[in-house]
Amino acid sequence: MRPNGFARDRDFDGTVLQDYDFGSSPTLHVPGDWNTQSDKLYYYEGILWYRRHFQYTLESGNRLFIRFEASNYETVVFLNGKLLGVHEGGYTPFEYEITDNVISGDNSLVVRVDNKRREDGVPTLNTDWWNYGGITRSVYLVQTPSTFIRDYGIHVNPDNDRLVEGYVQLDGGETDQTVNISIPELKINAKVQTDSNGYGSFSINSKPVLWDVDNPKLYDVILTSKDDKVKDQIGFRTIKTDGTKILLNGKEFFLAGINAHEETAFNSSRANNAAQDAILLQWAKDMGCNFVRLAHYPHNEDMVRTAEKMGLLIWSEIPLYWGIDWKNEKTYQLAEQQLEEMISRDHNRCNIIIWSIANETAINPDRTAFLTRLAEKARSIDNTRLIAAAMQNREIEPLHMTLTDPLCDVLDILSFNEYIGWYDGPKDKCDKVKWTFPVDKPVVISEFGGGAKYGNFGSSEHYFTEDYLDELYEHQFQMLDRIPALAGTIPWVLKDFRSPHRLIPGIQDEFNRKGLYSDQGQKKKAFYTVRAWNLRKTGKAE
Ligand code: GCB
Repeated sequence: MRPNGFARDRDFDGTVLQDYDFGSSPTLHVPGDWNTQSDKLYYYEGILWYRRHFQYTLESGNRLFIRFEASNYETVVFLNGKLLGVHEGGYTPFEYEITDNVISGDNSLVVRVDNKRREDGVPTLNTDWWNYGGITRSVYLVQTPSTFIRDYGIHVNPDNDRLVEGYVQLDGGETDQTVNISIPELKINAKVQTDSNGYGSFSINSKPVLWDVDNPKLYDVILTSKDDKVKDQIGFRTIKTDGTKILLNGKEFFLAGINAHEETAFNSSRANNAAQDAILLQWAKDMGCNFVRLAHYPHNEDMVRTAEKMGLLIWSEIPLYWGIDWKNEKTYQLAEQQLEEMISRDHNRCNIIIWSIANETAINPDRTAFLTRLAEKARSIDNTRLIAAAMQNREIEPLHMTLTDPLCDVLDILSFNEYIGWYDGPKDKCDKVKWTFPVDKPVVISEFGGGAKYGNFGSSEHYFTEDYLDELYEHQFQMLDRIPALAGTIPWVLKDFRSPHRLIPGIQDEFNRKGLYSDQGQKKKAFYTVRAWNLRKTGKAE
């Protein structure tokens, strides 16, 4: 950094030579992407500096943290002139302790955000979504006692839903404590003794009503340590596979899914709050879905929590997308860091049933070693969920489709993106192909579909018409009905979304038009075909 650079945090008063003035510079709303807040920033990829003054008085003996829910892509944080740290990755939370840096009175926070894409990044240079830059999610201060409850996990045992188990983790000097765990509705009131690392675990016999999509039951949970108290709402469920079946709470379950980007309805900016999220999730429910794949990166926490209350299951994914730098250990570490941040934030959300480690990555030994290592890491942190990736199908001989990916042996489900009738032949190719699979695991189509501009009717032989898209889905569903191992379908995608790759004037206008809703929320004809399929597959057909 230049000695009189932005990190010095100056206003220009005429007496010291410098080339910026924080005091009179334009402002941006936080949380929010910068692209949709200013025409000048719409295509911008690079560095922006933020500054924010705040008044604070820290209660003596307490600790203070600053938490960023997400900022895309690299974030450098300074408080009162001191560097707090650098975070890489645009979709997961991070925090710094500022107990010793905060001043009683006026504080100045300076943040440098750079959304330039990087070859060794996660994601890397090429993505089919808008690279929204900036502090896209909330930033806040968290004051805690000197020893506080940093983390806890509460769930039912994956093999026995009559056993509520978990752990608590304290942070601070007084590690040896008795922590009380209370779930009043279940009459659970247990004491957990923490060890010299502040860790304690528990296992309690109980009979919780299990969370499911028709009855998304959540229980109030209260954890109380000597000086701290945390409240949450937690649901209980089991998820497993048995051969080609997915079992939710021990019963065979069909995932009637939809893919969604974290992009707002109507004005297509980064979504970052419960009200915006709820519109998207309700659109999914209106289409008969019980499951949402949050593509292609962890969405804001409210997205997951709102879905949990609405009875929607979730697939949550890290942005390992397309051509990652597989040989690079730094890139591996970055992927693992984002995986850990994703799981650490959401491991108590029972509606998340799948952690996905990648999307559409071309098969080669370096990539398979990288992803196998990552899958093992995910399992070692969390044994209460399925591990998946969106793979790709192969045509091994004309009209014979299968999976040849060695990851089929590593992952819990056979999930893959297939675009027969769009990138792969005409729509009636669906009628002719046969499918076989290398192992007996549940088959989940993690993407399929095509593009249509809302209101563009014409010939069903013409791409981007609503007629073509609707017939494409009809052919797809007839084909998918012939796959006995089919355990879920996730059409691509809920709504039209911004993408720099989609350039046909008058049709795409920088939007990927594969939405079943337009970006303005209008239902395309294919919406009704997808809805009918979902209702049939979930036994809810009218
Ligand atoms: C895919 C990608 C997704 C794209 C989609 C498309 O396979 O996973 O990110 O947006 O295809 O529309 O081409």
